[in-house]
Amino acid sequence: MFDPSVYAARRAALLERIGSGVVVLPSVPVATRNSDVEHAHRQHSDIHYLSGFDEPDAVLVLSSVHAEHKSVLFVRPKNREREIWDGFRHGVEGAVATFGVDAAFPIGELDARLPDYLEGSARLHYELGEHAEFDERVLRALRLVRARCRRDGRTTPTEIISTQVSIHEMRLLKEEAELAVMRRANAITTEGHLAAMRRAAPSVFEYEVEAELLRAFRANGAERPAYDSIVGGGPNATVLHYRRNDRQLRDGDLLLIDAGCEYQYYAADVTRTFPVNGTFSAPQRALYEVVLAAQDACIAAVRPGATMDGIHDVAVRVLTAGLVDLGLLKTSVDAAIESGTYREFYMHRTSHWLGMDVHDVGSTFLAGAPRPFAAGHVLTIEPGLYVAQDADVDERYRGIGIRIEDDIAVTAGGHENLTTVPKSVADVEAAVRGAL
Ligand SMILES: [Mn+2]
Repeated sequence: MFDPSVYAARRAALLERIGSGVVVLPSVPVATRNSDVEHAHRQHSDIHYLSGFDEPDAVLVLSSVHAEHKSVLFVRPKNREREIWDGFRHGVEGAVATFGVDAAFPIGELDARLPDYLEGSARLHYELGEHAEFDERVLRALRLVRARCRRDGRTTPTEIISTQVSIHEMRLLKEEAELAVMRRANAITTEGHLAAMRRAAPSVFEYEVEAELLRAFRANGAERPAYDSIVGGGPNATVLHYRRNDRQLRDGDLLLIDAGCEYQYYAADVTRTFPVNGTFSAPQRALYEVVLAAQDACIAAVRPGATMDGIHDVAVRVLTAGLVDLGLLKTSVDAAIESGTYREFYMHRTSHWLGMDVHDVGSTFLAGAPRPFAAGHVLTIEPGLYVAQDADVDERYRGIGIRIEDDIAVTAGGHENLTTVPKSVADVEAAVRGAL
């Protein structure tokens, strides 16, 4: 976590932004995986962004109108027996001492105390619909406080506002300290991709390559992968969300790896595609050079004022021109773009925001128009080409899937590429041979 003063400053900025309001942020409920095994807990990004607190069963309440308690954490109380089994808890005192909130209470007191924090606020900032059971508790508290305020005349919330317009607008703009963590997440991710490239070879299984990624992430202090790693060889590279990672690689395969670590709650999201035997075949190389040219052109276009839609148009134009050149599309470039036939080979978008969530928060449109980039935005650039095994094209291209993805920060002067994994044909081939 950052220094507690970082979270205090964010909370103050949020309360300033929302005027008369109360913010209620519940943690993600602990989910059963199977039998008595639970899914690993990972704090809700909004709570972590505003407190650094990472224990489950927590609720963060922020109020701009409460006289003393501008920030309150409801937490699991200290419990000697539970801590012997499940490990340390900060408890009520620790939540105040370590995370710098004004007050903390046991999570069991939430229902009794929440109405007090709703009272006096004109607006409730809460993400309805994310978590049905908790929605019910919030609405119950709201009914209670409305009944109470009919008698004493105090203000009650008359609007419930999505956190998208407050917290998520703040999270979209990365601070310098956040960018430093994202650079580190990318540096660790580079170690993983390089190890994976060295390990890949004909007859190796996809999961053996995946193990190299995970080893590099954990060995360098990353908490976990930011999302399930995609390690798809041969035709599996054309499956956009392939996750089985259990096929044996063959001589002549390309291997597509989409994997990034989460480091101190920030995600990296990087894709590379390379020949497992260390040398691209002519058709693989031809398609790879098209995707790389598209990615280079997109990255070059990132600067304040550019938009995701504009970047996507650049990708579509370069990819379609390449497909026409290579004979996979048999019309003019303009006709293929106009009619959308390029989508047979490029069916996804080029970018998403990146941050604490891999598909990070922040709207991509403002008042219906594509949102212009500003310094502090971070996005992915990930063009690709995917030729189905039964595509009606020269058979040498069938079953080839290629994507190249980097993480790009928008700066005042243009952009900074946070990703450092090799991607030129020569560098990728050298890395697979262990020569880089
Ligand atoms: Mn991505």
